[in-house]
Amino acid sequence: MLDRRELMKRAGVAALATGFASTRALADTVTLPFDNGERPIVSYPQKRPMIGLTSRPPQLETPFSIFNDGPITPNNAFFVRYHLADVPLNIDPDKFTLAVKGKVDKPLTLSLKDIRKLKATEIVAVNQCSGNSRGFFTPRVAGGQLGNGAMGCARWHGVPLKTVLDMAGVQAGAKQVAFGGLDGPVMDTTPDFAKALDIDHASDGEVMLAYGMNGEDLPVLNGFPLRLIVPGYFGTYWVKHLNEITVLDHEFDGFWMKSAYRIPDTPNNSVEPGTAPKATIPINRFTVRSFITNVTDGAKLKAGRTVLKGIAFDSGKGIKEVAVSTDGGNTWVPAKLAHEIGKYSFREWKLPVKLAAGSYELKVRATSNAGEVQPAEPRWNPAGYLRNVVETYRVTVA
Ligand SMILES: Nc1nc2c(c(=O)[nH]1)N[C@H]1C(S)=C(S)[C@@H](COP(=O)(O)O)O[C@H]1N2
Ligand SMILES: [Mo]
Repeated sequence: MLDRRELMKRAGVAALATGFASTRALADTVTLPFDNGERPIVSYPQKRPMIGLTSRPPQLETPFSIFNDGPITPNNAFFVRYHLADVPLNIDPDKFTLAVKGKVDKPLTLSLKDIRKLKATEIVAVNQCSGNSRGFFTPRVAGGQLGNGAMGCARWHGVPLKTVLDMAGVQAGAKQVAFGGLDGPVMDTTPDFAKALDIDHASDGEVMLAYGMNGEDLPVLNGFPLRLIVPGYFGTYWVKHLNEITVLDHEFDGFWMKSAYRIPDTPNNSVEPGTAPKATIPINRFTVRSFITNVTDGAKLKAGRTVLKGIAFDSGKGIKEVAVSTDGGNTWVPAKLAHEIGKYSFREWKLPVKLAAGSYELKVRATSNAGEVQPAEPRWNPAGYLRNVVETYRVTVA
């Protein structure tokens, strides 16, 4: 017998699937501040109006002003990234299973109910696409021309990956763990999306199988009913609709590890603009970043006192300092950091400044507890990853 809650849930999922068929562009557009930056504002089920990058598969950016509302990005504003057009919109949570296999003593097939019975944990962590801010690269690079909205911070709820690996019993000699999701390519020639982590990383107790996000089920487009959370690491590892975990005794050699999502194996993982690196490694941890969230580039401000406000984050060492310059980077004043809600989270900051009439270049620069500082000049790599130059906001005050 289905109880009322189950029936409601199924009706909801069915309505969602119907909703996707009628997804549409709203009349509005926005223009991101680089060439060919005009984007439609689009409407999707479970999402407020978002900046559309592609529609097959759906790729949605968060309108930047959302980041001024607080350190947690609401589910209905959280960005969406997919590689393959066959997005699973109609998953029945009662039939969904997660397989744990490969070099394990006891292969598992877990239902969502089984997973929900395991001891749960929570972590607040930023998810950011490797190509966030790619549209700002000069020289321009191929790939999704994203503004700064392919990032978000949420409270994830689920079970440590370690719990499930321990239940299955990882065998001696295990090297990596590979992760596959339910979405697939429309054509057989396209490689399926799968990622891998080293066994030590996968069993660190922090990497997590999440079914909850900010107190609700995961939105369909953010990986319902289960996704991987890899705190401090770029979103490419955060496999959505996760249904397959395979323990390997060798290095995973799938396309999305071996050929895609690679960064130069050089200091700062950058190369001379326009050149190709000799050797590459898989992309891994976030670079340190900060933004002003209550002033946009090109804004007009009133003369007098203004409280500048923003966010900063890094790969999990935590933010040591955020400094602000109102004179184009000549002098810097430390901002006041808000209470830290987690070392992988957005950290809010604010700073009152007094500005007389004139033109200003406002800049914000974060330093992590590991001593990593944002560079004054942009670093470059051919895939347009890791952008973390000090952000500049040109404003006029009158
Ligand atoms: N199944 C699946 N998981 C995936 C992807 C994908 O294409 N398919 N893209 C990855 C990438 S590159 C990013 S940046 C994040 C984005 O997570 P979000 O869509 O929830 O914001 O999902 C990751 N997980
Ligand atoms: Mo990504």
